[in-house]
Amino acid sequence: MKNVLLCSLLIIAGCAAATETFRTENSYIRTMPPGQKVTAAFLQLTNISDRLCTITGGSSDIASELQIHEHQHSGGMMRMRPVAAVPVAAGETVYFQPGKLHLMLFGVEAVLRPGDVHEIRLTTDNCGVLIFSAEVRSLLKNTESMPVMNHHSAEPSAK
Ligand SMILES: [Cu+2]
Repeated sequence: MKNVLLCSLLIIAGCAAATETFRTENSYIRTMPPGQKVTAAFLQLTNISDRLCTITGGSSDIASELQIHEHQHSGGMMRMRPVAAVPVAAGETVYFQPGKLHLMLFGVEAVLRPGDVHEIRLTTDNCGVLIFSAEVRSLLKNTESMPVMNHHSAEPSAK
């Protein structure tokens, strides 16, 4: 009970600080292919305060872990690597987007349905906690209408 109350107070304090500090736009979580427990979240984040705010991590109720990642080309390969901190200067907009900087959600047990909304929290060094809502969106197009091939029936009999 004591912990619940403390958390609530922290969230209210973080919320109040964040509304004066950040503006978020176009925030969404990507749907996962069946069987996967890892997905990514994206948003535009603008620092509307007059000071530097550095994002140091985050969390979400739907994931056991949240990491900040960026994509990197190395030796012709596209790799992702964790980013420890994202500095956002006063007035600057940072884009978390596919193929670039993004939020990675690990250990997602819930089924993510397009249109569902989930809360994500980003912690900062000295600008409070940013809490925003992200809508689940499918990035796949027309996959539901693709014909399902039955390869087995098309194979010649081995006998
Ligand atoms: Cu990633």
